[in-house]
Amino acid sequence: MKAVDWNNLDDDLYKVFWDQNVRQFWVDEEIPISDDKQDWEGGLLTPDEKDIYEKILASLTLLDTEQGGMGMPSIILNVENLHAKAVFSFMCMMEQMHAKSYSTIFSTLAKQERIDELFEWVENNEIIQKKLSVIDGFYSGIEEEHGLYKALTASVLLETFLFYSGFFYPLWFAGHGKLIKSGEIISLIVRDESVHGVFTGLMAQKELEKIEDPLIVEQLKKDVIIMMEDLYELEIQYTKEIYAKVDLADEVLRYVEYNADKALMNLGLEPYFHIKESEVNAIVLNGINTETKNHDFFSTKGNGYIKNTTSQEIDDSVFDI
Ligand code: MN3
Ligand code: MN3
Repeated sequence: MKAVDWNNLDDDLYKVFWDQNVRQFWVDEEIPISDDKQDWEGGLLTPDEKDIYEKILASLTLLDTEQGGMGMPSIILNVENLHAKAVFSFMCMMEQMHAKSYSTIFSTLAKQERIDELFEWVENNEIIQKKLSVIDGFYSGIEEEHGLYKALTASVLLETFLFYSGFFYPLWFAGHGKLIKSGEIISLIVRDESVHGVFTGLMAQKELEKIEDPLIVEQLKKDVIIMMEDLYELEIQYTKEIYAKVDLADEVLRYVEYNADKALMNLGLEPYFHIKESEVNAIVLNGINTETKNHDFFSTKGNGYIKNTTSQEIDDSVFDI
């Protein structure tokens, strides 16, 4: 067995992505979520809006649970390059941070009884579970022929495409100046996923380069499109079900299509939907691109995030057990 030697890299990109992941490390508890409690309890959201917001957080929790507990670990074990394993391991830990951060938002906004209800809802929602089982199938088949390529593409589709039907809503509210701290957490997750998607996409392309038969390469590329189309069908059902009461489904789907194109480009493939940035809801993009935040690929942390220097502001709600 070889030991991982960071003084001897066969590609600089591993060090670049390691450094970038480390630079943007963050902890959910360092964002003062309790600031959002006033918006939540002050009638800024209708009961329907709250219901959707909570269900979206529960759905996102499930996706990050899969990514942190199954997706990344199986990729770490099956990818050969030792530096790639290291980068994926760091990313894996952040998936658990993402999954946990939704609980941090939940614990601020909702009572335990409601939280239990939401976790039960997500466990029994057919569309979400189907979406998960499609992705999980590629992860559990990782040891089959070309299984690693397929698992890497499934990971990119999950992170650069499927998450966005959920990310839309918190970003939409943050863009409207509501629940800004929760929006900040989602923005940090979006920034992580954008780096993860690029790295995992590059690893997928490296896998494809190893295959000599051009017919197999073409078939694998076609399979990615089929996988994307299948998942998109589920995404349409999910989005229409979730967003029915607030009339945002079309806007959400545009955003999802825009990100599907990005996922395909991460994999070195042609865009499918050809959605331009100007066609995406400007408020949602604004939810990401506020002046206090910079979410370019090689940005530093968003300015809204202050490591180790802020603690949760204390008011009566903190002691409301
Ligand atoms: Mn994640
Ligand atoms: Mn990720």
